[in-house]
Amino acid sequence: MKRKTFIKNTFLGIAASMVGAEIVFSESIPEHYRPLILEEPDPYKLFNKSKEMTVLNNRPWNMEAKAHLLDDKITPNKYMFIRNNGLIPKDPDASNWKLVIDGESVIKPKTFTLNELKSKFKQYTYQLTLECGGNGRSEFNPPAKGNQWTVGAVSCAQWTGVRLRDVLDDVGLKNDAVYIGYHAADTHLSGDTSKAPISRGVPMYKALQEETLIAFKMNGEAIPLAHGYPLRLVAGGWPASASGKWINKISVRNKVHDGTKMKAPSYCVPCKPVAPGEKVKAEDMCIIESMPVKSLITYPKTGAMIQEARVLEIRGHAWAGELEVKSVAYSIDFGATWHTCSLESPVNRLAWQHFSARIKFPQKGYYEVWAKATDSEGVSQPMLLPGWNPKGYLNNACHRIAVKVK
Ligand SMILES: Nc1nc2c(c(=O)[nH]1)N[C@H]1C(S)=C(S)[C@@H](COP(=O)(O)O)O[C@H]1N2
Ligand SMILES: [Mo]
Repeated sequence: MKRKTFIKNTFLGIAASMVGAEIVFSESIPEHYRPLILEEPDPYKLFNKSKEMTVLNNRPWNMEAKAHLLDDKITPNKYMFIRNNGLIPKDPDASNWKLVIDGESVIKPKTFTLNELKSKFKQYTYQLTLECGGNGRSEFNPPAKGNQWTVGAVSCAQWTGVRLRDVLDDVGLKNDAVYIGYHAADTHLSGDTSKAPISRGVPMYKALQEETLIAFKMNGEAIPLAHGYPLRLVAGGWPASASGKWINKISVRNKVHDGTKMKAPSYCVPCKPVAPGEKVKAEDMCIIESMPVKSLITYPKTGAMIQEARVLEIRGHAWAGELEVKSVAYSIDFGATWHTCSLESPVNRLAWQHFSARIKFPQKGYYEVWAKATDSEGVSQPMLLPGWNPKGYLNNACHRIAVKVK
């Protein structure tokens, strides 16, 4: 077969399987014409995202924000990163949605419809920080495979739902419960429905926290499809992979949940520090729990210009996993000296905190503004990269922006 004909036939084959029908008049399709069905959907339109967001992958869809887009105190959908491991469920039907609670450690499994969850249990709203464990991965060397997140795989939206604790109380637990694991409606990239793209969870103490929600609203509206419509688990302060989207089942386990991506090296780091590039055995890896202290300068945008003698007001957010942020400092001399920023308390536990500072620069020239947060246990962000790990997780290095004084 001629190469041209071969390519055309391959395209037609793919197109036909996508429309699920014969393409009538296919013999009239011009040589280099790409049937519309093969056009990629516009992810910005598809997910209502700002055009300034960066697409890192289209299969599965992964998208991140830039630092200055995260300036809002409550992250709006248009600036919220998307991290998918598989394919988003098609048209999930909220009116027929069910959540099963089962597992070795429930007394008797129980099924709730979405409406039962909403009417039977008290609803709570919290702002919760969700950061992908791989946020900042792009800086590690040797590089780690996976989405090359820079700084934008973090959000702090407002989530409304019922407490997982109240639902588990209603079902009734045995006293050997150790962990919960979520199961969801997204599909594996291979199309194999017997495989889950991801099925992670949290230990009981995290599952039973007041802020751990089974959520059906984000920022006061139905959760956007890409973020888990119609039902998602939200466990703020932990790697966001623990916050299952499109959940239809939660299993209460009598052992550490063993779903997809629970095993090392997924979402695990070496239990003890290793040299960059070192091979680490699975048994020497530990599951990531609370995320480390971190901050982000969201105003101004890096590359800002300011007139000499003017004051530059910077602002941003800081968060520290399960802990509160105690202080944030900034440096304009590459970390040699630090100055205190003003810092707000979180609106609720596990929400990011806002900081700001007014900076005067001593003379014209190029500067970098660095921000460094310290958590309530006195642990600060590293100025440069933290410990290398095989999958490039937990990069909480100080965020830096460039500023020119003219
Ligand atoms: N069902 C399901 N839940 C999931 C994922 C997924 O691929 N499928 N990705 C996880 C990961 S790795 C992250 S970082 C967050 C991302 O949440 P977001 O896309 O709403 O920002 O969802 C988590 N929950
Ligand atoms: Mo993630």
